[in-house]
Amino acid sequence: MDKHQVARTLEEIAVLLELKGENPFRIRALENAARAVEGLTEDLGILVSEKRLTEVPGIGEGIAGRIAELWTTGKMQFREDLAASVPHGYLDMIRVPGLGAKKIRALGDQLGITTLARLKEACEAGEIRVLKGFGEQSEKKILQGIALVESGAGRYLGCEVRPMAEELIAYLRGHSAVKAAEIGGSLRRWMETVKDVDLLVATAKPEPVAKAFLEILPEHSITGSGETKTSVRLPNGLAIDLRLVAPKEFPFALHYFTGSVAHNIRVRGRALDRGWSLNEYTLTASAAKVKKAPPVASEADLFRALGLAYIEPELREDRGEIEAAETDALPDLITIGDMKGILHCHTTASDGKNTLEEMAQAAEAYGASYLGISDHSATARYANGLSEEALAHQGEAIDRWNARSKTLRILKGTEVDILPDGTLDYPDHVLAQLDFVVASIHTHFTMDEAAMTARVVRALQNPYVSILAHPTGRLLLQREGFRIRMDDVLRAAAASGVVVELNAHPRRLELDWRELRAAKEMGVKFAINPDAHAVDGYADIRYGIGAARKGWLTRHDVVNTLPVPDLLALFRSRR
Ligand code: DGT
Ligand code: CA
Ligand code: ZN
Repeated sequence: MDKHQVARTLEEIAVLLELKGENPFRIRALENAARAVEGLTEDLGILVSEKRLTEVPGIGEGIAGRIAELWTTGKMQFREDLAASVPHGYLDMIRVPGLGAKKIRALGDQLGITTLARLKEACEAGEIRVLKGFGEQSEKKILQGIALVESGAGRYLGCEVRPMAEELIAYLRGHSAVKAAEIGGSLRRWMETVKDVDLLVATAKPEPVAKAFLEILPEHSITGSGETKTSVRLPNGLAIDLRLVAPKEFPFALHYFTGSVAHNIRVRGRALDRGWSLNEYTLTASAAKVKKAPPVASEADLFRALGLAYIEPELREDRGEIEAAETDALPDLITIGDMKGILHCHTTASDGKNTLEEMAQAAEAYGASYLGISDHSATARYANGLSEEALAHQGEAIDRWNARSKTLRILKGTEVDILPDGTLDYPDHVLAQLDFVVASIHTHFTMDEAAMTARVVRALQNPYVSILAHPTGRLLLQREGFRIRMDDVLRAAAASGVVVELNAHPRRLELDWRELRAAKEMGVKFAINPDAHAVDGYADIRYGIGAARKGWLTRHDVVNTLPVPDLLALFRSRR
């Protein structure tokens, strides 16, 4: 249990109450409590054990008790009762973009629609346009939303499962009968979403290891158990497969269960070409007269045996990595240690949870040499955007910090809204005062493709724009990006020297890794930015690095690997 899980449970309760049509104040209180827990700087476990939860602003007596119950028992009776009292399908329906609790209740109460499947039928049959507040257009929109939910059904964001998977691996490595333990599957390849968690262990004694694994797991049901595999399912539906193999089989199993399937097929083909057969346990000569396969004690040995340089897991998607490994032409992938500075962060001046001072101290502790602050611009009412005066005021506070600190330089910036016509939300003379300008779209998502493309391309012509942030506005498993001709945007960015963001927030992770390589070949440079709204947002940078590595980026492709004078010179060169 960690604070993120607690916050998610509180959010879920708020949704359930909304679905029941409960008092909005109660719902608001839970949402506030969820935010307070998420933004905690003190350890939640300590607050619970010292009974000091109510000292946290936003957490009242009642909610504190429920959090303590959840923390200590792993369960919250109130949540269970509540979940049992609303139709189960409502929780699926609420995941459809644009379908709020009020509409769901109308559908349920007036048409008896309480499942996603039934909702789909009803939309297809044109049955729901009769309801007040719904029309033909909403039927279409709901159907699109259902398609999105279905395509992501049963998948999890990397950030929802990685911390737990890493904890399990650390625990398994500590077991005396375990020789090696690794995460496998899509999670090891740093996919942005995963279907399940694949874990691999090398051991000569699978039984006690499997037993120890089951003991450490939180609440779960066992869905399979055998000599080499133990499978479980957690209450949130997530499946974990633990595979236990003999130490000499481990490199083969690790490679095989890392995948991807497409990569595996290519690698196995190379073994076949040599007269060998490769599976998840071994590499052997398939006939007596064939030359014997060399011994393999690691994945690197396996690749070498097949005439390939070592291929990092992130690249194993059959997108050219085999060909590159053949000629030793694989990229020298960026690592988190290459990052020198953090750009695109928010403070309490707009919609962040920590003050400028707190964000700066945490960035210093993180080891960054610079921190680019970019709060939202004036018209961004959705995020408490800064007036010109407030921005100037923040600039003075930054000057004071920079006069004091020798280790961390704060850069003055803004995340300026790109208005519908492609102009920016601050006049140029305001932007000219700043070290860098992040431009992005937060409104009018539904423009047609041509208009949206023109809007962004126009913004890129402004000489003060340094970085185009989250270029499609997608939210993984939640919202598709807006329609835009990305090729045109990337070409314009390359031509005008605007850096394109790889937003490291694990819900965004865009520009999508699948498009990075082509963009880099067009001459685009990237910034890997956490878009941090609190001090713990810096930890998201690793997800951005994972996506960057999947997109074949090296440190030369990423501008926040530069020291501050070079970075500022790059931004100034556009002006
Ligand atoms: P996921 O779980 O959908 O996020 O993606 P993966 O890649 O983790 O897929 P998963 O869990 O079904 O299987 C793990 C790995 O096992 C997969 O990446 C490659 C290997 N594997 C699974 N099925 C096959 C198969 O039919 N052929 C080959 N060659 N490999 C397979
Ligand atoms: Ca998997
Ligand atoms: Zn932002």
